[in-house]
Amino acid sequence: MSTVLITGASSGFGRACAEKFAGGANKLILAARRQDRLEALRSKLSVQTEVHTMTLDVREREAVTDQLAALPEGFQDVDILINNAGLAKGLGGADSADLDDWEQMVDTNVKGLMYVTRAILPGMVARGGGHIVNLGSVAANWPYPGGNTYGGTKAFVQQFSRNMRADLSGKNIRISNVEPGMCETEFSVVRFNGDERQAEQVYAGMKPLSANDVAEIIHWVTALPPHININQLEVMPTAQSWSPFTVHREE
Ligand code: NDP
Ligand code: 8X3
Repeated sequence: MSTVLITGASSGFGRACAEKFAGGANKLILAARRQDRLEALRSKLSVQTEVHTMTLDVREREAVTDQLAALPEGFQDVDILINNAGLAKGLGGADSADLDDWEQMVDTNVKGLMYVTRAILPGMVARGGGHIVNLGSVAANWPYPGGNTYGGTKAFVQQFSRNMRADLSGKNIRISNVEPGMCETEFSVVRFNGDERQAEQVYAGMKPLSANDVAEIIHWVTALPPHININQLEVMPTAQSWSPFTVHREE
């Protein structure tokens, strides 16, 4: 039986992963800030498997370190870490975006992911195995107006994932970076500060990925035989692709 730690398990990909991994031989540690949601999920999934929930803000370095060092008996040996907690805030241009939004994205997507990784990885190395799946994004690879800091945080996730592979050579630790495109979760509602109409417009008239699609992919990445490491997996809905370059022309 594997122990799977999922950050950001209260919604979207994290929640869908909890449901997917509960179906296999996995114990779950579910972390997020909204404990009420985690409790509801625990009630649902505990008929299938053992579930431990933790109220955790990944931006709080000390809390992350302390809480992950004090996991209860039976949940201490994390085999699979799904570093999923993250968000985009705003879509403003680099000259007008809110600096607080930028800071929240860096604190969550970059620093939070670092803190959780650093708390869990030494145990994996000591036990001689483990798998970390990081949630990157197409925004790491392709620029778009307003993607500025969000894309920058996911570019960090991409290179951090690769560099960790280099550090961990020979230690039997797998590191994968899954990079989805448009997926309808609470992501856009959060990005637009709770404006559900604006969020709906992002997916109007097209079929986005679902959280379950992404959970299937994450599960597949972890279920491959142990000698196979998916380094990077970019996935978009079929309806999403690229635009031509924008060329500014003088009148
Ligand atoms: P959701 O908004 O549905 O879920 C985000 C999750 O992250 C929530 O469970 C939220 O929990 C958690 N979270 C946010 N901030 C913190 C924090 N400070 N501490 C702990 N948990 C936190 O979005 P998605 O499921 O879509 O996003 C999951 C990941 O996937 C993110 O990293 C996102 O950047 C990435 N992604 C999303 C794509 C999309 O189109 N949806 C595409 C590509 C990547 P709570 O608020 O309870 O703390
Ligand atoms: C989320 C996908 O295209 O909104 O990471 O940046 S996108």
